[in-house]
Amino acid sequence: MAVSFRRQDLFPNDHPLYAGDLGLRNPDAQRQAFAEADLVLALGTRLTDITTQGYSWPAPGQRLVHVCADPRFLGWLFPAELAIAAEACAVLAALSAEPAAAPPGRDGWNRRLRQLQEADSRATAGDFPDGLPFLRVAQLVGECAPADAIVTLDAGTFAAPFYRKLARRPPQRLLAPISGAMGFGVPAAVAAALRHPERTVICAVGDGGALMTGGELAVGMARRLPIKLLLSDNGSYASIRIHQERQHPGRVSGTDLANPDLGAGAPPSARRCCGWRRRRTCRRSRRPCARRGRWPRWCAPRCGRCCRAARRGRCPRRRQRAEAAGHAHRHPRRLSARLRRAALRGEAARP
Ligand SMILES: Cc1ncc(C[n+]2csc(CCOP(=O)(O)OP(=O)(O)O)c2C)c(N)n1
Ligand SMILES: [Mg+2]
Repeated sequence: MAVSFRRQDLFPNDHPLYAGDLGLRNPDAQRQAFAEADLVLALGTRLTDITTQGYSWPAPGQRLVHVCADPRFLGWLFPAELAIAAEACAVLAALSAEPAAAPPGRDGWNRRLRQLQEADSRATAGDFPDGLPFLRVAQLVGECAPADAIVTLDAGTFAAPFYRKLARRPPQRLLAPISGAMGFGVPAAVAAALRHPERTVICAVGDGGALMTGGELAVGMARRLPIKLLLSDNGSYASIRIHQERQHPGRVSGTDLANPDLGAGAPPSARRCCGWRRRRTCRRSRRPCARRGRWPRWCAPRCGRCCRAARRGRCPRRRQRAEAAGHAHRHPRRLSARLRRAALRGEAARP
């Protein structure tokens, strides 16, 4: 079972049959293993460029059964042996009633696909003299996120570790731009927080994407939405700059950003009470980072009324949210200190 581009939340990532995603820069060995499928059952996907690895998969000779609710996409780019205009869930429900029959050797192939996925998702963050690798931030999110968290992402280099390096388990949701467009992460977080006030919404965005969506940030603040915003302030459109440095060394152009103090966006009253609370988490500038070696504090908005209770770990709002998510309530400051110590020791902390 492989998921299409940026749809990692559709299938439990720790399931033995989870084989990873069809995304950008899949390892060659994994692409080779996918190419060995004798039948591809494409469920609910339009089979577009990235999912089909640049229109190279399913390859000629591979049998294709294509299920898509919108019949316009059946036979659109890939001729299917069987094309079904139906909801993927309905087809899965019908298929589950059929007796299972797997040819000999299928288990070995499944295990190989699983090992390839596990190897690809393993990652150790390197040390950088000028800031914090965003992979560490993504790993902390993976450890701390509640079981029903909604993670929204914008487009940019900072988001890469959130896709393949983090395991997702439904009902956790990932909302990410399938089209690749910037300016998605913050509006998606605002919409998710309005739609699901009982769930934790975590948004990761680059400085470029954040500057594009100041209006939506203001809406989030006006509605006092408890979004946890992780902003990678690297002073650059780094995704583009990387290509410039690689293809045209010494000719970087138009990718530096002269940012305002992005953390200062919230008024002081909002920092003390409901609204955005500011924590500097990451900086990859060419200047030495003043806060080098410091780790992010896991923070959440509080309301003025329960600030004192929250300091003592007894915030009624927080307790209510934690209980709704099926978690024991824990005081965020103590949790963050423990995670930070564990991370500095290079250990994975228990969530
Ligand atoms: C609307 C839009 N404009 C331009 C692009 C091309 N683009 C992709 S990533 C990127 C830079 C993103 O910068 P930032 O948000 O700061 O993230 P970083 O890459 O620095 O981590 C650009 C310009 C795009 N995907 N969408
Ligand atoms: Mg940037």
